[in-house]
Amino acid sequence: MHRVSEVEVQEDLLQANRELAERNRRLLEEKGVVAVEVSGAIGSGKSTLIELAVGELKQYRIAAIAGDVVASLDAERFRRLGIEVVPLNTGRECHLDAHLVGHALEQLPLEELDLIFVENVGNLICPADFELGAQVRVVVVSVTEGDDIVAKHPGIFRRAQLAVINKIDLASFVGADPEKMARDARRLNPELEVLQLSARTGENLSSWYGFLRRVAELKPTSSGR
Ligand SMILES: Nc1nc2c(ncn2[C@@H]2O[C@H](COP(=O)(O)OP(=O)(O)OP(=O)(O)O)[C@@H](O)[C@H]2O)c(=O)[nH]1
Ligand SMILES: [Mg+2]
Repeated sequence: MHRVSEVEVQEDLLQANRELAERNRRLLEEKGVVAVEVSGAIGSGKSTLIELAVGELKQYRIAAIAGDVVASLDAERFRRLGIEVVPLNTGRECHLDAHLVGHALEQLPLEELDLIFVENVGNLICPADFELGAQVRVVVVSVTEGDDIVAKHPGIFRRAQLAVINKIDLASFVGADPEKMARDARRLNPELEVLQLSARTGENLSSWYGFLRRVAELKPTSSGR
């Protein structure tokens, strides 16, 4: 009996989150902004990939929402790039949720933006269930987590549009096979785009920028801006 009610509470929570996520998505569409949620393993390179993208995609007006359990180290990294940043602390929670992101969106000048990066808390489990309302979901893992990391976390790959397998420069040192990781990701989600790259050496980074340019062009009201 006790277990059943816990499940029900969890379902209510997820349903409430889905409704708020839908509200965030509608707001973004109305304002003509594309939000890119970047989730993934702790330390896999999420912030680095966002920093590089901000440096590369100068033609777009970019802001960031930076989720961290405590402190605002990632937010400070993004702020140093001269973009508008909203830090979000989740406290004991291992993921952002649509309610928090909704408040962050209120603090951004949406009409003046093209792209918003939303860096989720480093984790491959919790963010899978909590939609934020971002139109694009990216999941980042790196070879240093071991090449079975993708197969072990199917949920988050099933709900993403892009998987980045980062740190391929380290693959031979840690004995990981990035091809296997890419195969696992494609098996879990045949629609998924999968990139193998190194944010450190720059190998194949152009494909990351290419993906972002394509999604930025999907802006709902891009004409006349
Ligand atoms: N060798 C190597 N190191 C990388 C690469 N990409 C990122 N790093 C390093 O990995 C570390 C973690 O990078 P971050 O970008 O902070 O990772 P993150 O996913 O944002 O980390 P959290 O937000 O703490 O979960 C840093 O020291 C980066 O310089 C890569 O392609 N190769
Ligand atoms: Mg980070």
